Amino acid sequence: MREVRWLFALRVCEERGGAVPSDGVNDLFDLGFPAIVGVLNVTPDSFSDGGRYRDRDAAVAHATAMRRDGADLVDVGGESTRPGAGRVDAPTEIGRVEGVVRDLASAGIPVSIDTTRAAVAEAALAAGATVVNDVSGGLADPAMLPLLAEASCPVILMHWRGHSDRMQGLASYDDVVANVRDELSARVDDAIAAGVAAERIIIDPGLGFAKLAVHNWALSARLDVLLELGFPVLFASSRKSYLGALLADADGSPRPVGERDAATLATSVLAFAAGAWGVRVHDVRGTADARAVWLATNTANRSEP
Ligand code: PMM
Repeated sequence: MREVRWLFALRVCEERGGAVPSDGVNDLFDLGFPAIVGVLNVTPDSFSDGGRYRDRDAAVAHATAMRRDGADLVDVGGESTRPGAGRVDAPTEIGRVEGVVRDLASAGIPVSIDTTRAAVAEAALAAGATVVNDVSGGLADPAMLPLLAEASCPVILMHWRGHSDRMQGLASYDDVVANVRDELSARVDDAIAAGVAAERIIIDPGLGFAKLAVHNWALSARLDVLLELGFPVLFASSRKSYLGALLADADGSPRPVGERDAATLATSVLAFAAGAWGVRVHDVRGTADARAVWLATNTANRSEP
């Protein structure tokens, strides 16, 4: 069945020049191909797209383009989580995301809300978001897991150890892969105990969150260990600083944020091959092309000649 869906996806993919459309939230867990989650930060200070989509029309236009290019979900965030970032208050965060979410939902674009606050998640769900992406995995706000249980929406639980202003001081592990697996497993247990349905949970290793480059690479290399927990895995490397460090100039200057998409694509394809459920990226068009190549390669030896 999975092969059949992939072949279908491949044909659609070829017809659309690389973009694989999906029908929305009901398909999210059974797309038949890896999901692409497009990043839309409506913040002044996110590390990659901060300030670009603060204007509601610009945000909607960018999300529409990402959807057209192959995004299965657009992830809207109103609070920067870049290392060292301070917090904004909930009304400010709601004010940034609510109108954009409403516009996208009414345009038929599937939306996830990237927030650690239950009040923001609740406002976004009321405005039409269908997925909650909590980078704290339910830890930051005690009201989040009960809300998610009540909403019975798909949830992304990311590995997290603390807010951005202090997280890099928490990047200490005995064995990062085992520690992240165990801590994510505890987040999943908490969510299920709060009433979140297991089949609605997606997990995420949280690259860059309380992690040094060496930790990110170790986790990227061992997605199989996280997959053993039995939940879909979202891989979110896009433009992160460990890629900038890898590609640094001879003088040690990191590769600028806007020039990390080729490296991001390489990590995304490796994640597809490892069995990731999906990737969260800024460059949706390039990722859709890479996914088309990956699907074609994957299905070539299964199709009729
Ligand atoms: N990273 C960022 C924001 N939200 N959500 C998930 N699930 N996983 C991530 O790794 C993640 C996230 C920070 O990156 P951005 O500034 O590009 O949004």
